[in-house]
Amino acid sequence: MTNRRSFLTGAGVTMLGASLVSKAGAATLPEAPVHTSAATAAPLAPTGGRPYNPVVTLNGWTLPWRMKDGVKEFHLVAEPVVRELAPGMQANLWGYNGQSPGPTIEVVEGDRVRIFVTNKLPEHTSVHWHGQLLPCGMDGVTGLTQPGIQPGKTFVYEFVARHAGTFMYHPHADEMQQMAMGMMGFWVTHPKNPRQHAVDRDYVMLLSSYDIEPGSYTPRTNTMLDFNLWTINSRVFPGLDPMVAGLNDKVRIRVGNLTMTNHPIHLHGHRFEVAGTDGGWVPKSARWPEVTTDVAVGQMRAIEFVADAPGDWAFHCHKSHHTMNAMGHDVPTLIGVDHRGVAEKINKLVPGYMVMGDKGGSMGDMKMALPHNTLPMMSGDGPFGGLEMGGMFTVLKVRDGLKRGDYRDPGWYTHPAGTVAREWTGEAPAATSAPAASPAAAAGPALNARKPGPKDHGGHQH
Ligand SMILES: [Cu+2]
Repeated sequence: MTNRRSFLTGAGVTMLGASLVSKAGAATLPEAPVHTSAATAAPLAPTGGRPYNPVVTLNGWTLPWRMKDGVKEFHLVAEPVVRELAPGMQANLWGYNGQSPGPTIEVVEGDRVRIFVTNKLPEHTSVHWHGQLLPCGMDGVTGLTQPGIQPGKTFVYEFVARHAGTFMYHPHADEMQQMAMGMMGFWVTHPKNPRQHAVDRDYVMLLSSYDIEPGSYTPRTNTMLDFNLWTINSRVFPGLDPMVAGLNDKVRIRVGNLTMTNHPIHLHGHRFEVAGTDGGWVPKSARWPEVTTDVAVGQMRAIEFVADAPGDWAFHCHKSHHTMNAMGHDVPTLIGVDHRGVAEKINKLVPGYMVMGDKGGSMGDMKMALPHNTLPMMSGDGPFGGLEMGGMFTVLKVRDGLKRGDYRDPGWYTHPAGTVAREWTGEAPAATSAPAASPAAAAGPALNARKPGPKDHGGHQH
């Protein structure tokens, strides 16, 4: 649902207060739409200007704009937001226009763009347009290229989107705090020719991470590495929508990383190429096939592939702790520990206590009593049972016969008969093992270590 927050009313103008935008200017500010839902919004078709193929922001939305005297005008409002990370957990974050991440901005190569930024945070901020080629004074680095935007003030940025590609925006002011609170957004500059780099489905996502103590709502912003919530567009599995593609659709997924560590992003069932970075498009001759690509901190990777394999394919960060949620990270390993009866005994003292399994400790089926407002470490149900996932995990659903523009969840895949791994109930084949070692080999070869003498420097005599 998109609300309209008008700044044309007297109250709106008063709220802005004295700012760098003059009173006359404030009266002409474009409205700042607000999004209140964490559902994936339909792609926003261009309402004017040059045509382009809009992107889909997974569990996010695109910022509407207005054309004024040939300039595309946007209005971002930096403000505290409440973001649902997944059903059962909400977080007090900072973001833009009602959400974290902020809305995706889409423009066309050559567009002159004017972005009003109103600061409703309790401290100063700025916006850096990561990857853009622009006048230095529009680069948004507090102290270096501009003063901070003080609370209540509005600044205006203006530049030409000079080259097509995949970018992002984020504060360059009190960054540790503001990015750890979720302030970031995606930016796509489409090519002038909509047929260039055209794909059938174009998904965008930003990776961010949070450290939110189970039972609380606000991230600990001084955390440097030990985050407990690894998110795609400030959502975690099972709160992430699936990415949907028709059979043989050409698909692009653009992934930007604004966390404090790298994320090897892995897609099942397909091979892809890295077709672009935040530096631009990769020449075709310089691409190679991959199934995992590492997205380093502050990097953008646009991967492309043909969705030629029907099914429900996992898409996730390959660091296993990044596909887990907050609850239960600080527990000891109990593989091999016989704790029969321990839980019962402790339960008499601490009702609801559970011990992790001693046979590998799969926690997917454990229905632990959780503190208020957190998520189990592994969760989500699939057609065959618990998925035991969380964090940076979602599903690419490839289906035959999907209409262009249909992004609805098609449900779980119906596998053709005989194509699913199954329990073997026949006679098991004899197990083979390595040939028995001979008594001589079992005794081990004589080990003759040769120590270098004083005149022997690693066997090289002088
Ligand atoms: Cu990761």
